[in-house]
This record gives sequence, structure tokens and C-alpha cells, in this order.
Amino acid sequence: MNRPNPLPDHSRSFRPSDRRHFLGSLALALGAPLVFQDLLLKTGIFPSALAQEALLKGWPGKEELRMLSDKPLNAEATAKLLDDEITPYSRHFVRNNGLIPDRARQGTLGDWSLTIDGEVNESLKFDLDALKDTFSPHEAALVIECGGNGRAGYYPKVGGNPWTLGAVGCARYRGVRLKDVLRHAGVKSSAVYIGYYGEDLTLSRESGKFPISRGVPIEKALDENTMLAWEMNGKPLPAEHGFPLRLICPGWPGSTSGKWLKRIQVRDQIHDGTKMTGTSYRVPKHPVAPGAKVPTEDMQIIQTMPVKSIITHPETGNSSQNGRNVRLRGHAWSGKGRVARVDLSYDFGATWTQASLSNPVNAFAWQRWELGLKLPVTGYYEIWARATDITGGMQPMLVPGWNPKGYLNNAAHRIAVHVA
Ligand SMILES: Nc1nc2c(c(=O)[nH]1)N[C@H]1C(S)=C(S)[C@@H](COP(=O)(O)O)O[C@H]1N2
Ligand SMILES: [Mo]
Repeated sequence: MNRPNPLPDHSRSFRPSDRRHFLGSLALALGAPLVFQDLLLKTGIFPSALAQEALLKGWPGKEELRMLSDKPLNAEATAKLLDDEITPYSRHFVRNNGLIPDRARQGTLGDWSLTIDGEVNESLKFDLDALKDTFSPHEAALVIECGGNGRAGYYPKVGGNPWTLGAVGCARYRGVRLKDVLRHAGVKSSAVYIGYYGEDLTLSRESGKFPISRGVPIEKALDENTMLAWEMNGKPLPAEHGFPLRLICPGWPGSTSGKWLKRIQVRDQIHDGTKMTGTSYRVPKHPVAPGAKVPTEDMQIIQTMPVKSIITHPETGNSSQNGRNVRLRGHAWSGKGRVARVDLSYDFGATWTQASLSNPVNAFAWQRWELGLKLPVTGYYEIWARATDITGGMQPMLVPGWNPKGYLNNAAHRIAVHVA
């Protein structure tokens, strides 16, 4: 197969200073990435991120994913792996801030219960059967995307997991609406926010500490699409995704969708749990220069996620099987509402062709787009996809505003295709 030197399979522009990317491309060009990485390991001039990738084994059940770390477990999909309408367990990214609880590893409920307390008329406790018996079931296909998806594209580099484009998935969940449970407890007029508490431990296993405890405004908690889920793709929630129960706040950063839930506290102030304060999941209130130091008081909590799309077929770097006719497809989604259109360009944005776009199966599911392009002559092309949502929000072609933690990179996805 004719493999042109591929573009990076994510939206960042090439920078000679980006050694990891440079070495990655070089390894591909040599056609022997493993030997090459091995060589570099021995010379000791090895960039640490690549060293980690070379050494990490796949996670059982998720072997296809790219591992960023195993303690805590962080692993993302590639564009090709996200081709399914409903992302299977094996291809759904995992983002953990701490350790998977023993209960989840064992997959046994034991004495598990969920507590609802705080600004409610009556504190309530449910076991899983009680949740299933008390409230009407709710099912939906929902996109969960990490707020840091695309972080690897920011320059100057920022700390945190260097997600490229695969910290997103759209699985089918079954559970109950959070609003039904909260209304049952009786939400007081003093309620302004909810905070979740999970059963996961910090890396140092300190008792009474939470690796993450975030939440959403009460309006979002009471939205009909916000749910408590015990099933993912027709099976009990897997250990990595929050067994036995997780929160899903679709359209908001994945960090608001608490896993291994034990408690939801209704608050009379903005929740102040772990990773709610400081610079966590916050972006500057005003645009800042790349690399700027931003005082905490100038940062604001990320709310909805911006419009985004991905080209899941063909895979970047492939040769067209049908000459100049290339069939492309992918998904598009937005935290602000439906996606209205997806356009593609094969000439660096000079001209655009609108793709056909399906309706979402429900609110906050991603939408399939497809397009057959006839490329003018043989040769090398870079194909770009750009989604626009119903609010008029459109993906930028370049990495958008730099921010200290590298959130919200929704730059258009680009692939390289060779037409023989
Ligand atoms: N209890 C708990 N909930 C959590 C996390 C966590 O570390 N602990 N990670 C959050 C983050 S940052 C993201 S992006 C999503 C990832 O969900 P997934 O691992 O099922 O893909 O879970 C969120 N919920
Ligand atoms: Mo996240």
C-alpha cells in the first residue's frame, strides 16, 4: 500500500519544536516504529511521553486504545476506532483521576447505596433496586467528551494528559433522570448547584479525600437529559466507567459526569469539591496570550462544550481504493444543541462541500455525516471537516484560544489521503 507521510491524526499544526510529534512522524516514515523507539530508549535521548507509550501495555478489554497512563488509567481512541454509531465499551476512552474502587473491580454491589442530601426537603438513600423500582427508566445515546480532549494541540505546552482527539465517545446508557430523583427528595429554593462524590480513591489512598468531586448548576441537574446510569450499551456499567452508577451531564465537560457515585449533595453555593476551584476545568474570562499566567479570579468554570467533528473514515495516511472517488464519514456533536451542517474541503479551505448529516437519535447523541468527494486529479490531499451547530458556532481551522490547562480545543480534524 502506498502510504504518504501522514498528517498528525489530530488537529494541531506541525511545529519543529514538538519533538514527540516529530519523532512519531519519523518513526512512521521509517516504517519500523518499534525498532526506532527501541533504539531511542537505549540512547536515552527519548522524550518521556513517547517512552511511556512505548512501555505501556494495552488495558485488558481496551487493547485498541492509546494508553496515556495506567495509574490512574487514562486511554483514548483513534479516529478510526470512533467509526461506530454507538461506541462499544472496548473503544470508549477512559479518564480517571484516581483509582478504580474495589467494588467496581469486583462488580459486586455489596452494601452500595446512593445518598441525596443537602438543600432538599428530605435526605434519601437508595440501593440500585430502589432506584429501578421508584423511577421510570430513561435511555439515551450520549456523547461524553473530556474537557481536555485536544490538549496536545496547544502551544506552549500545558500540563495534563496530552489527549489528541480520542477522549470522546457516544455510548447508550440506561438509568433514570436525575431530576426525578431530586424532585422526589424535594429541591429547596436555596439550591443553586449539585456536587457529586464517587467511591474512587486518590492515588495515595488517603481516606476522606476525593480525586475529583465536581457538579453542575441546579438548572442543568434538573434538565431532562441529565441522568443517573447503571447500564452502558445494554450491560451493567463497566468497572472503568463507574460501576454501579454514574452521573451523565451531556454537553458539559466529561468531568461533570461523576463515576462510582455514592452521593449527590445539593448545594446553596457553587460546589467547591476537588477540581472545582483554581484553574481546574476553568478557562480565562478574557482571551489571553499563549503562555500567559492567568490569576484564578480571571478564570471561569467551563459550561457547555463547543461544536466538534471527527473524520472516522478513511484513516489518515491511506490511499484511496476507488481512485479519485473518496467516500468520507464521521460524527459531529455540540454541547450547545444540534449540529446544523458539516462541510468538507480538500483544497485547504478554498472551497467547501456540504456533507449529508443525519439527525441525532436523541438530544446529545452525535450525528453521522457522510460525503462522497470526487477529487480533481490524482495526488496528495489534506481533507478537512468542519461542523456548525444550530447556534451558529463553527469549528475553527486552527487551534483556538490558548488557555493555561489546555481545554476546549475544537479545531477541525484533518486527514491526509493519497489518490493514485
Ligand atoms: N468519580 C470520578 N468520576 C469521574 C472521573 C473520576 O476520575 N472520578 N473522571 C471524570 C472525567 S475528567 C471524565 S472526562 C469522565 C470520563 O468518563 P469515562 O472514563 O467513562 O470515559 O469521567 C468523569 N467522572
Ligand atoms: Mo475529563
